[in-house]
Amino acid sequence: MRVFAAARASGFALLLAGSALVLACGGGASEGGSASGGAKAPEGKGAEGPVAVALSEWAMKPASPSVKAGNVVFKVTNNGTTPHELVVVKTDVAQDKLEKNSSGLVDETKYKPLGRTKQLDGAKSEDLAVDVTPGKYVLLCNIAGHYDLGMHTAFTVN
Ligand SMILES: [Cu+2]
Repeated sequence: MRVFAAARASGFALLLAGSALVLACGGGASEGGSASGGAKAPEGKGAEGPVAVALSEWAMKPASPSVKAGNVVFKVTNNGTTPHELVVVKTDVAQDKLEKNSSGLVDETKYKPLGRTKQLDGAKSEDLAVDVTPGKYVLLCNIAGHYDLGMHTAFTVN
């Protein structure tokens, strides 16, 4: 693991520098945001069961691409080494075509999150319960730069 990380360290350096900048200026806002995204007790009623979601550099990988409508628990684990989050938005827009704001983040005033985890450090997990209705969704990480690096995927609720 250490050797692996060291081998890729040069490649990560720029990305890490970018993340650090964002954390430095955006930290207050994201702390405040966690109040509304807070810990809901997972219930799981009406859904098929939990959906595991693996976060990493730079991918967003749900164990299933779809789920039945209801209260869904996303069991989110950061398998990477830098902080990541899961943001759940309902939209018909293609997963890689979401509009961004002037800060380069996916515009959450256009795509209102139905739920989000806190920013999870590497090897951390969080269970996120979200009430979902049928339609098209995008799962993404909205830490600056991560969406562009590939941390998004389509998700369907039937
Ligand atoms: Cu991320």
